Formats: sequence, C-alpha cells, structure tokens
Amino acid sequence: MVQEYGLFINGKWQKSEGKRFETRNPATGEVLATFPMATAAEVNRAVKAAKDAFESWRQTPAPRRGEILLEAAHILRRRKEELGRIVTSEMGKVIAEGRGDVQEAIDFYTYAAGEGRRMFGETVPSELPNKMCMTVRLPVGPVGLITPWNFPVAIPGWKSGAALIAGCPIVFKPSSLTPWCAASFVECLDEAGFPPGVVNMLTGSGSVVGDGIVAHPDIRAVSFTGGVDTGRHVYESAAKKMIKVGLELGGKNAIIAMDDANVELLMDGVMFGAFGTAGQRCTATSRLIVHEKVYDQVVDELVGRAEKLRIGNPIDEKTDMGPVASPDQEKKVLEYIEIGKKEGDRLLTGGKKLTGGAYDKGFFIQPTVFAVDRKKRLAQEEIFGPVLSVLKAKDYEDAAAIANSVVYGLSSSIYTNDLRWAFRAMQDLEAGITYVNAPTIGAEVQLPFGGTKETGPTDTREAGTTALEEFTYWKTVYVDYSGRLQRAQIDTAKLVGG
Ligand code: UN1
Repeated sequence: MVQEYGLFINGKWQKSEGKRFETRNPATGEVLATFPMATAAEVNRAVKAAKDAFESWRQTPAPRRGEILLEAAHILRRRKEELGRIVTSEMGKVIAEGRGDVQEAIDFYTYAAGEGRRMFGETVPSELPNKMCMTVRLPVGPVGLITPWNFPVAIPGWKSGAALIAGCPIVFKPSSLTPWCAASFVECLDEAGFPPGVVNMLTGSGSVVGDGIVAHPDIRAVSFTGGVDTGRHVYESAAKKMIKVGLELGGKNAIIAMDDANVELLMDGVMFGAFGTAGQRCTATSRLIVHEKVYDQVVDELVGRAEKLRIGNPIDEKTDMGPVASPDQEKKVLEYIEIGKKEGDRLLTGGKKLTGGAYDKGFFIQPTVFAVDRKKRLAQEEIFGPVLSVLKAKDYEDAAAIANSVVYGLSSSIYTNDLRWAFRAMQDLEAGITYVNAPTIGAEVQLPFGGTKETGPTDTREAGTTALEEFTYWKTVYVDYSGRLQRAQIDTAKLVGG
C-alpha cells in the first residue's frame, strides 16, 4: 500500500481538490507515495493561514519560538534513521549522505533555536545627550520557501529554521521529486508544536504553486534554491512586488591543484567533491584545475580512483555512488556527455549509462572524467551529475583566472601547502566559499552559505549568522529622554562648536 499524502495547511493534513502525482525510487523505479497538485484556491488558503498566524507568531518571544525549534531538532534526531532512509529512497544519494542530509537540518534547527536568545542588534551612542540609539530585527511577514530535490531535508531545514526563528510563518513548496522527504520533515515540525498556520506545505506544479506563492500579495519574502532560469523568473516576479528574495542558483565549482599539493589528500577530496551525491550538489566539484607540473600524475590517479567506485543501490552501505535523481536528470547528464564528445573533449573514463541487471531499473551513470579546454561548454556550464572536467593551468595566476572564468560563484577550493597560494586563493577566487585542502562540498551550518555572480545575485546567505537577513528587516530606534526637542546635526553642531 502506497501512502497517500495531503497538503499541510493551518496545522492539519488536508485533502486536496487537485490531481495526484507519484514519487519513485530512482534506483529501483518503485512507487513510494502519492501527493496532490495543489490548486490556486489551496495556495490562497495556505497563505491566508500563514497571514492569520503572523500576528501571534511575531509576538511570541523569540526564545520561546526557539524552544519549539529545539523540540523539532529532538524529533528529527529521534527519526533520523527513518528520514535518512526516506532521503536515500526518494532522491538516490547513498545512505551515509541520506543521514547527513537529515543531520544538517538537526544541526541548523539547534543553531537557530539558540539564535532566538541572541538575534543581536546594535546600541550606538547618540550625538545628543540623554538619547539612546539602537537597532532591532523584525520579521517581514509570511514567507514562501521553494526548495530543490538534492538536499530534500537539509535545505528546507535551513530555510524554515531561519524564517521560523525570525517570526515569519512559512508556505513551503518542495520539489515534486522529493515531497515524501518534505512531508516527513513537516510531520516533525507538526509534532514539535508550532501553532496552526505557522507551518504550511503545498506540493504541486511550479506554475500554480510556485508562481502562486511568489506572486501572492501577502507573501513578503521568498527564498529559492534551484536552477538559474527558474531563479531569474522568481527574481523578476519578486521584483514586481518589491519584496525580498534569497536566491541560491547553482555553481561550476573548481578545485585548484597546485604542484605542491598532497596528491593522496587531493584524490580523496576530488572523489568526494565530484562524485558524492552523484555530483548533484550546487557545491559539487565540477572542475579540477591542475598545475601542469603534476597534471599527468593527477590525471592517472584520478582515472584509477574513479574506476574503482562502486555504483549501485544507495541503500546498501557499501555503495559509493547511487543513481541520478530522475529520468530528466539522466537525460541532461547524458546530453552533456555527448556535448563533450562533439566539442572534442577527451573522455578519460566513464561516459556511459550503466545497464544490465538491477541497473536497468534506475538512472545509473558511470563516474565520468573529461580533459577539457577552458572555453568549452563542459568547462563553463553546470551539469549537476557525475561528470568532472579536468583543465591544465600554467601557474597559480592562470589557475585562478580559469577558476573565475564562469558565470557562477558558489564554492571553490585550493590544494597546496604553500601559504602564498592559500591566502591568494582566499582573496582572489570569486565565490561565496573557499576551502583550503578540502573539496568544494561540506559546508557547516554555523557559517554563511551562498554565492556571488549568477549563483547569488541578491548576495543573501543562508545558515550561519547571516541566515536571518532573508526574513527580517532592520529597524533603527531613537529614544530621546531629554524632555526637550533635540535636533540632530543642528544642535550637535553647536555642541561641538561647528
Ligand atoms: C546544495 O547543494 O545546494 O556544502 C547544498 C554542501 C552541503 C550543502 C549543499 N552541506 O555540500
């Protein structure tokens, strides 16, 4: 019996008027659950519930909001193994990473709960006597969260954790590839005791649900993670309404390998960065830029290591890499492999869909490595699959120029033992994140996450100390307790003899 889910509106799971769709395991083809395609009327109902809940949620003291977040973190921890397995079954990442996905939400909820007792503003001296000046953060109102399939619990965790601690009720639309992960996450929030209307979840299409949320006049900010084209569309609709928008739109992340790099360490990092999550992370290592002095050695080792990876059902603890998440993903990745071949890139290993036996039921692609010229499409475009482009650089300057020659700017990395190159990379690489002697993936929740250039045109950062920016505005407060009119700039000038 496949479970049939409803929509979560105003604190209750509700039946929908909409048609239903199925979600499937990308490794086995098995149908996992069915979900409704929410209608425009249901979008309005969810936004209304969020709007009605705003007044009392914003007035709930932030430390009290934090207690509910902490309770949610405990529930997620209790259900971690179950949710990790759901992530792996529905999305296809290996089980260790499925558990990690859930852990990232637990970590952020724990962090955000503490933020309820911080949420620091500033107190600043006034230029006039007997006057106090300070800043406070205030929630913008009900917000829309639109999340991708590749981190189906972690990313909803970052976005909802920040919005909820800030005092914003949420209307959350998960990717249609991973609604089961989203629904299981929302069950944990429900059990934690958020008041009705504070958490709402709608499944369905981008055009009805996604657009409906973004365009709704009562939605005051939107946080979106996904592709650049959809991101541009969300950005435009949000601009029409003049609301805040947080965007995280992918990457073409590079590791630079200098001639003094520890090659063993580098190989471990490249395998994890390029083929972890089958390359389906915004932070995935999609380019390896190698100093010419070590290029041949690095390429040799790389091919050997890629060919040893065990590809199979991601629920098996021994599997190194699972399938890609959907038929569309498979089609796109295989198309890029063809583009590489047509453009004359040298295929070093992989390049094929895996077939035969259990492989026939899923979307398995070999770990693939191409030697690529810097101007080629495989050196420039996001692929979002297990395909790594290797490029040769003359020296550090050349490597940094190649690294920066793309439209994206999310993550970056350098392997070197020379302080000069490490510090140069920290300042030169155009990316929201730079790793030294570690791959481009693996961000921790207590630090800001996001990018520049087309990755993050609004330069918002999720997680970390910056997480609240997406969902709050600053208010500056002046309290004059002098008992008379004091004029800034004018009376001040007299005081200082100007
Ligand atoms: C993403 O791919 O959008 O740093 C998020 C990482 C993970 C998060 C990735 N912690 O790879």
